[in-house]
Amino acid sequence: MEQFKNTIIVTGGAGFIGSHLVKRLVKRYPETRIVNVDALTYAGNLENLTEVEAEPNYVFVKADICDEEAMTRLFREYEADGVIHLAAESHVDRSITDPLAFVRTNVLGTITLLQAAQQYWESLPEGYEGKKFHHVSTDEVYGALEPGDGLFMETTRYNPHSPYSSSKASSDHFVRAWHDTYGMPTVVTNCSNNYGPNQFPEKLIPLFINNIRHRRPLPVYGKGENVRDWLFVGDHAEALDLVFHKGEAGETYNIGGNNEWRNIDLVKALIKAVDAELGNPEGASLDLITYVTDRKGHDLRYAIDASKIERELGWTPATDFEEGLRKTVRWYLDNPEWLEHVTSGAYADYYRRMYGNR
Ligand code: NAD
Ligand code: TDX
Repeated sequence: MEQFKNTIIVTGGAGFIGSHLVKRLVKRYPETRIVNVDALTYAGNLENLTEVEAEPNYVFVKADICDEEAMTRLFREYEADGVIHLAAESHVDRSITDPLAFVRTNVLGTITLLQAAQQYWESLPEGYEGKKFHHVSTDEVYGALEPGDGLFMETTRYNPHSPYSSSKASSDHFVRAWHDTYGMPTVVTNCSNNYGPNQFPEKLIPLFINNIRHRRPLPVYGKGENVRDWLFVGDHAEALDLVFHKGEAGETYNIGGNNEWRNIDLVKALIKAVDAELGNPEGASLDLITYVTDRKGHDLRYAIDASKIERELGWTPATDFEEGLRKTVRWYLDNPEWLEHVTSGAYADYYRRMYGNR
């Protein structure tokens, strides 16, 4: 068996952000074993990881983070030194129709993982020395901002509104409780909206690219005035790598793109980019914009102050938005079989329920 210097468990590594992170870690740290633990729900897809699956330092384990026995076994079997925890139910609309699934994975799953890490690390002679539990969370835990309200800071009071953000807020509190109560070296990162290749086409950007391609309506919620901050997924993976390796135990780091867009303006920019890549005349797909009933409890604005991670760890987002969007559009247009695979089966049923035959 190969000898590795250390082992990092990444949960949710077959999902959107997790797969970008796993690919980065496997390539960058050949002496570290990267164990990808994923239940392969509708959102998990091993096709995202083909470029690293043959690497000697990559291991995939299909397991549910709510499975106590499996999690306990996992830490012992792989002698894990660190965890980067991304496994979650991640889509706000789904949390509105099926909140319990979010409590199960996001809250109970996180606690199950914390307990398994605690049990294993406390059984070692060195205890928590050299160990790290990194919990990946969202800016949505801070609630919503008005247009002139400033930015979310690490010290902003938690005020979640959706079942999704409430479940993530709860899990953040539990992670901090494990630091404060048991002395586990934990870090929490709260990030804004990610975009890029491999994102499941239920989220705004990939859903709309796919719909433009097929000349389907683009369902803009409400008046399209909600504001989100967008970060390229590769930049997020870089920030996670940095925080996991250099972040201070007990600390929280906000991660953002300094890149706020009103949804309707973003949709127009996306239409421009897709039309250009498809060789359509500019504005050809603007007629697809369709205003639909607003999301229940739709938060007006999210915006991140990421100055702490810049000041303390030297990270800033590197990808220019126009370039990131162009790359993303190109990737979806070049990978129709990926879209075909992920939109079949369980997702197809959900998609039909939510969107009919659009
Ligand atoms: P995703 O939905 O694309 O992937 C989630 C992954 O977790 C999937 O591979 C799925 O199979 C796995 N998973 C789900 N339930 C599981 C369980 N019970 N046991 C094991 N694996 C399970 O999500 P994403 O967009 O990549 O988000 C990853 C993390 O980042 C989440 O924790 C999310 O809350 C957070 N986050 C996402 C964004 C964003 O814009 N996408 C922004 C900020 C924070
Ligand atoms: O069809 C749509 N029409 C629409 O107007 C969809 C899917 C979305 N929207 C709006 C809702 C939001 O204001 O676009 C915005 C972005 O929506 P999503 O892509 O669903 O993302 P959001 O709800 O902002 O949450 C995302 O970012 C934070 C991720 O899904 C979360 O996991 C992350 O924590």
